Amino acid sequence: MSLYNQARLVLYKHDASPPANAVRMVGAILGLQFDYEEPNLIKGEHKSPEFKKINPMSTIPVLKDGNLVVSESHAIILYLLNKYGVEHKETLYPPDPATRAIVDQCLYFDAGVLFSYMRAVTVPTFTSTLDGPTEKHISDIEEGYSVLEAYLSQRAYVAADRLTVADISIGSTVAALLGIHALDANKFPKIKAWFDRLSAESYFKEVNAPGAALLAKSLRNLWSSRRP
Ligand SMILES: N[C@@H](CCC(=O)N[C@@H](CS)C(=O)NCC(=O)O)C(=O)O
Repeated sequence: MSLYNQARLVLYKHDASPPANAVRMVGAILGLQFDYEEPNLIKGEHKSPEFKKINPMSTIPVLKDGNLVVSESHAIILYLLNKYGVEHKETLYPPDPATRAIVDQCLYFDAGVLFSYMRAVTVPTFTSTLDGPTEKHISDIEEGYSVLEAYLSQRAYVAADRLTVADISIGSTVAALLGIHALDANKFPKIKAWFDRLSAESYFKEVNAPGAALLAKSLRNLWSSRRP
């Protein structure tokens, strides 16, 4: 679709937000332009009555496309593919029911499991006094890496033999997790190889890597400021 046919897309995001960066990466692949809104999460602007009218869950990303307001990055990504995907939809979200089931499985794994391991560290760091990941945080992240290693032992990408939206969503979460707990490449060689391949993609370099670096730096600064 040409840019002239595209309605104004407004994305509420933060550069250090993995799910917002997953949406931006899919936008980059589809050639979409977003106008950005950046609620200040540290000041709690996303908890304001105004923001709650947009997203009662008080999370970013949120997409506005005309009268549609949609939150939850995985839903936003699938909407963008459905509406603007044209030639990319078949590869990024394969229509064959069996492959799509595995893509969906991975998207739910990202939303329900992997991201919660990241959030368990980031929320108490930014809103409370956490001074680094606890043993429980680390063992949960290792568990997440183990699941991913098992998926990647069956195929080249997380859900199929080629890149799908599941790699983009999980890749953005893994990039953030790596800033919390580094990956042991001897223990998880498939994740290392897959992440290196993803990191070579232009959208990953331009959107995701700077965002993940910003998140890692913000976390480290807060942790070290709280330690004796
Ligand atoms: N599963 C959601 C997660 C969204 C989410 O929790 N975003 C974080 C930023 S990375 C957020 O808005 N946090 C603010 C808060 O929870 O108070 C998605 O994929 O969109």
